[in-house]
Amino acid sequence: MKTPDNAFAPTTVTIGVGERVGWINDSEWSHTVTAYEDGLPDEAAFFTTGAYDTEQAARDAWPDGDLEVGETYEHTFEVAGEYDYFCVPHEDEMVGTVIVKDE
Ligand SMILES: [Cu+2]
Repeated sequence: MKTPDNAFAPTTVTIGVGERVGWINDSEWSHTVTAYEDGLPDEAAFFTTGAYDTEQAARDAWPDGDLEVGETYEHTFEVAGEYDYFCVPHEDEMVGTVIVKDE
């Protein structure tokens, strides 16, 4: 199924600790996958396309750090909890959540 151009699909995914999520950009535009630093479980690592250390760095660097059309980004989630993330240039439309269950 073709996803809408400015959306994460599905918006919410649920996985287990130590599992990996992959995002593929099958739209016609560049996007980022960038964690909200205040939307991470305690002890969880920050993550973003472009491999910046902070949310602000990812915001400041854009359009560097983009996930280009056809590219894939993967992140492994080692800490249980809820992770909120967004796309830097489309934050109004593109937000998502990864729920990591410890069982
Ligand atoms: Cu986007």
